Amino acid sequence: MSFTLYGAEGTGSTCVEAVLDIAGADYHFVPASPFEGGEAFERLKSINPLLQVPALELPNGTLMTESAAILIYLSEIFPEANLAPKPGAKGRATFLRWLTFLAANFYSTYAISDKPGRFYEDPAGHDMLVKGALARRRALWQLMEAQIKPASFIVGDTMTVLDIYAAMMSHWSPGRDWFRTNCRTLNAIVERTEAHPVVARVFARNFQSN
Ligand SMILES: N[C@@H](CCC(=O)N[C@@H](CS)C(=O)NCC(=O)O)C(=O)O
Repeated sequence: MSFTLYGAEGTGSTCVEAVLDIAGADYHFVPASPFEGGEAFERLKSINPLLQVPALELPNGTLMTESAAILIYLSEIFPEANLAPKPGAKGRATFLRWLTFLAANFYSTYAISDKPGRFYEDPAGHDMLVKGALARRRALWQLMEAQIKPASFIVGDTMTVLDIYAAMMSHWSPGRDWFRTNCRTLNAIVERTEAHPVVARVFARNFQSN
């Protein structure tokens, strides 16, 4: 019995892939890009009507979407991987706060820039929407940068799925150069996270150009 991960290179499936690998889970990866059309797109349509990745089919056939929920779930069913503070443990509230912050505030801006036509039909307005989403992302990273307490990782001294999530997002727009310059504390955490051998291997596969 294994997991099936639907995803595409460099997208939100990257963090799920990393966590499944760290946990030593049995899974197979199905290419299902929301951007390329063709067979992969049709496959995704039949799995997730929202046409987004990541989507994860559990061994019992249950489908999970929503990256933050998937990460929390995997950290729960693979406790030996030690990828999240346990419920009630020190750091759990902060862990949940920033994981949800990134999903709800940061990730959601890509719903605008990935396909602006969903929000405003006239292509003449799309540049403005994309620029607005980018400005919002910069502001959100800087808010988080100002709020987190300096430590080895976002929550204390142990790497969690949250660090992997943030590291993945740091590769997306506004991009790594901007991130390195403007979010020094977070950047140090991201670099520490990417030094993990499994994260390094999965990221090298997903982020070849940046
Ligand atoms: N809320 C979703 C967002 C997923 C998402 O936006 N994924 C992007 C790829 S990184 C996507 O599928 N974009 C295509 C689209 O939104 O149609 C999650 O957290 O998993």
